[in-house]
This record gives sequence, structure tokens and C-alpha cells, in this order.
Amino acid sequence: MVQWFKALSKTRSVLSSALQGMVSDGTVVDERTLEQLEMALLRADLPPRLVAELVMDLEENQVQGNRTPVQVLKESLAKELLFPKDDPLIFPVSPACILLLGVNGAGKTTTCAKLAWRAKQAGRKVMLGAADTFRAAGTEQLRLWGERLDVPVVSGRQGSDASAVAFDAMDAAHARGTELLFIDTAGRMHTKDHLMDELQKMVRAIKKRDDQAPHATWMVLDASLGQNSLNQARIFHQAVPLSGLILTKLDGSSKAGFLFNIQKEMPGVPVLFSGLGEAKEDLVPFDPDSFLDGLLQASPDEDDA
Ligand SMILES: Nc1nc2c(ncn2[C@@H]2O[C@H](COP(=O)(O)OP(=O)(O)OP(=O)(O)O)[C@@H](O)[C@H]2O)c(=O)[nH]1
Ligand SMILES: [Mg+2]
Repeated sequence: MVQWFKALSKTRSVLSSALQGMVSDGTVVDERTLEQLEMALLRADLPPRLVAELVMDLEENQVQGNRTPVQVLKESLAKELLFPKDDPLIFPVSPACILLLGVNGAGKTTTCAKLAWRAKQAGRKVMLGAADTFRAAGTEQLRLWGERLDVPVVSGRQGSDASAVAFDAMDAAHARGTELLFIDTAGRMHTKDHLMDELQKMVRAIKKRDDQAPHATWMVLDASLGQNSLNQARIFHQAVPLSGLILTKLDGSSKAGFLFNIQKEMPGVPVLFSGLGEAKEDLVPFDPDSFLDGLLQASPDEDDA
């Protein structure tokens, strides 16, 4: 909880003065406080539709008046969040191929490494595929992570065909008894058709080795972009059906409220992991309770400190 609490400090600070206003007013919320809260929720990038509903819930509670306003808010928000059901890193097949994609700088390479570290910690046999052949530094970055984590990396030369690297990585994973292969891809703008075509080509290359692969296609989204990343996700989803989302940089975002929208707007594409910092251990399964406490609570739970 503390890690989530710390990571969400920027979004929490957007909400905090409005929340303090509600706390000091006890169970009664005056119009000015409600207005302040409404503005703060919108600034934290919660979807306007939801903000209107939340304000209405609070107004209704004034009449019934048996819960504090913060409790009402928390319960209403909790209903909007989905818990991931199973461990996303458990697959019925081996090797399972997990393809990571997203726009430039979203955190794909770092997330690839963090996922590999996490799976390795759990005793799984992992491999990395460096299919970002666009920049020499892209491959080099993943190779360095591989060295640091003692995880094998399959890569190609700069400018070589990314699909060929993905295919080779699949081959190597089969040959070496790998359980989980994480493939990093180059950052691409969702608006560039030829780059989206290249992604589809990569998927076809992977399928040549195993027609059920990729077993997961996860889009990495930079949480500091807020609602803007929703449009990116929609377009990626059209090009290559996504099976999950990873929100990075929640720690640098003051707009974490957009998560409520993405869960609603992308049904069937759950938020699986969240990036709460730059270190290898800073990628954690999405946890709705800790997320809500991190947004609304004044201080972290004593038990978890
Ligand atoms: N604070 C913080 N920084 C992160 C997180 N995830 C990634 N980063 C940082 O974001 C920067 C970009 O990360 P990369 O993994 O290189 O992003 P990328 O999507 O691979 O970038 P391209 O390959 O250039 O498209 C790096 O400095 C990472 O350390 C996170 O959850 N929190
Ligand atoms: Mg990268």
C-alpha cells in the first residue's frame, strides 16, 4: 500500500484540498465544497460522466446522511474498478509469447525487463526478444537489462527486420525450453499507418512459428498522458487486438483518474500491471483497493507502513 500511496501523491494532491473540505464538514457537504470537488475530480482526469454521477451520489447521501462523504465517494468509485481475476503471467502453454507495444517512450522496454524480472523471481524460465530494431539504443537498452537480470536476450542488428527478430526469438524460446518470452517492440505513433502495418506483419511472423501466438498482446500506456492515451489504445486495438493494458508512470502522473475511463471504454481489455517507479520491482499487479486508498486517503494505512 505504501508504494501505491507514494506513487499516487501527484493525483492525490489535486484532490486533497477538496477532500479536506469534505472531512472538516462532517457528513454535510455544502454547495461550494461540492463544486470544488467536482473541479478537482475533473482535473485528476476522471471522466465527466462519472464525476456528475459522483456529485449526485453525494447530494443524495446528504438526505440519507449515514455515511461520511469520503466513504460515499470511495464506495461509488470502487464499483467502477475491475479486479484482475487471474495471475496474468500464468499461461496454459509454454513457451507463451507476450508482445508489448505502444507509442514512443511509454515505457515498453523497461516494462519488458520488469516483467521478466518478476516472472524470474517466481521461478519461471524467461527470455527477452529485442524486436525494436529501429534504434541501436533500443536493442542495447534491452540487452543491458538482460545482463543485469541474467535473462537471455534475442536481438538483431539495427535496421534489420523486426518481424525476423520476433520469429527468431520464438524459435529460440522453443529450442531452450523457455516458459515466457517477452517481446519488446519499437515505439510507434498510432497515427502512422505504415508503422501499424509493421506491427501486424510482426504478429503474422510470430504466428508462423506458433499459430496460437502471441498469447498476450499488452499495450503499455503512459499514465501521465491521461485521457489522451485512450485514443491511442483504441487505434492499437483495431490494428492488433489487445488482451491487456499496462499503465506506467503512475508515479509521475497527476491524471491517474483517467483509469476509470479506460476500464469503461475498453471492455475486455483489463489493466493488468501498473508502473510505480523506474526500478525493476516497481511494476506491480493492478490493485483497485490500493489505487483508491492512494487517491482518497489522507495517510497510508498504519498496518502496511
Ligand atoms: N517514474 C517512472 N518511470 C518509468 C516507468 N516506466 C518507465 N519509466 C521511464 O520512462 C522512460 C522511457 O522508458 P522506456 O522503457 O525506454 O520506454 P519505451 O516505450 O521503450 O520507449 P521507446 O522504445 O523509445 O518507444 C525511461 O526513463 C524509464 O525509466 C514508471 O512506471 N515510472
Ligand atoms: Mg523501447
